[in-house]
Amino acid sequence: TNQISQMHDEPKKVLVLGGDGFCGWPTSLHLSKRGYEVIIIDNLSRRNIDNELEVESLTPIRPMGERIKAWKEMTGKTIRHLNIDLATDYDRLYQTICDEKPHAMIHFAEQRSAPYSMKSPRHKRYTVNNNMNATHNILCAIADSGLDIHLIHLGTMGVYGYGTAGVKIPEGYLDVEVKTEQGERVEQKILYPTNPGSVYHMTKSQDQLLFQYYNKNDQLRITDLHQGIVWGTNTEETSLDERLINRFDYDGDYGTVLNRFLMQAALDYPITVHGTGGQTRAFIHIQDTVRCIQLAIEHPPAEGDLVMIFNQMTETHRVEDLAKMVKELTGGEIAYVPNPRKESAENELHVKNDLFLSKGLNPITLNKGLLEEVTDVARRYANRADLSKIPARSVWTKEQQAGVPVQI
Ligand code: USQ
Repeated sequence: TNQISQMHDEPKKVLVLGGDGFCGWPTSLHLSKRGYEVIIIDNLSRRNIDNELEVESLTPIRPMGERIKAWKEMTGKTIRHLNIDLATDYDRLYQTICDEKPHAMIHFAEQRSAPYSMKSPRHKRYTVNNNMNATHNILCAIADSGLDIHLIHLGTMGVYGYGTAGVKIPEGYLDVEVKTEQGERVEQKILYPTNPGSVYHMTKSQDQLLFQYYNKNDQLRITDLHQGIVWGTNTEETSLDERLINRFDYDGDYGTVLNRFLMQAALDYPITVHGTGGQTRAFIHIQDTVRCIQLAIEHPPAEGDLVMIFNQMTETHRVEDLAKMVKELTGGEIAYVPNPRKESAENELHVKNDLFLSKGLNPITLNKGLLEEVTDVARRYANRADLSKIPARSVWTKEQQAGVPVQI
């Protein structure tokens, strides 16, 4: 049934869409190291957004050509890069799939910041156009090629919403009992109802329907990874040489909560807790992200299976508890700032992650040594930080724009 493995001998070929980004780059190296032939497709949009926002990764990431050259020097392995805009250049995407006949495609190629997606109508529309068209073009091209390619998508825990009414969030599907017209009770398996909290998270919710449709209509094999907030910077491979270093975002739009706190502490900048810090979120270390992707490639859904959904997270924490942990570690100060987002003051979050554990993931959890490692990265490149870029300025509503805080 697998035409692909019959068409070409090992090594297995993977296209990493969005392979220049924070998760895509370390994944590309991890897979290349393990013998996969890696082709990165990336239009360098993340670097262009850095230009737009006039901010840079705290770590000095190198241009794509230099990254790939350094990887070749260090390991002898070749990674190719194609600059294709997946949202607009369907023909090149389709042709590349037909020419390369990859075994799997990993889709990281979406605008991933919630605050960026809420900055203005232009940013909302860009996020929707970019993310929805990229996902649809990829699905359409795989179906059109007739090749049996396993698509792995980087989704988000944010599709579930963060208030779960005491339910332990299942992996993608909810078993519900409904009454028929005759009053008979029947069981159904439905996608967990989505409840996104930003335009960005909404695009990932929409992605789920596109996957469900192409899986049903064209029997595409699809794995959707509902990932939590990633922390950490480097993996085994990005640590091999400074030219391979991963990006580290700390600004108010792209910096994610734990990495921001660690960086702020390292720079003696007050730790920016939004509101009361009562939000609970799911977390995963970047090293586990790349391991999970490898596990997902190695365990494709069988032909005819539904879209396979994994919760790609290893632990949950309250934002305020993280701030206190970082404060204790570094002696930093906490600053409670008005929440720029529209989110509830507090939430409970319980999440199932049995699938990855059953496939052999041995999770890395928050520990002092690792937290310190990140603080060290921040201290090392502290002179590159622009402190004026730290506050989160993107707000969710017109009221907030006018300076009135919202509470839900
Ligand atoms: N927060 C603070 N202080 C800060 C920054 C954030 O208190 O300085 C709070 C936010 O208000 C929010 C929580 O921390 O309640 C998480 O914010 P975040 O920016 O770390 O994460 P989020 O916007 O949810 O997005 C990130 C990634 C996104 C991914 C998502 C996974 O940017 O691509 O999908 O994490 S998840 O959060 O599980 O949906």
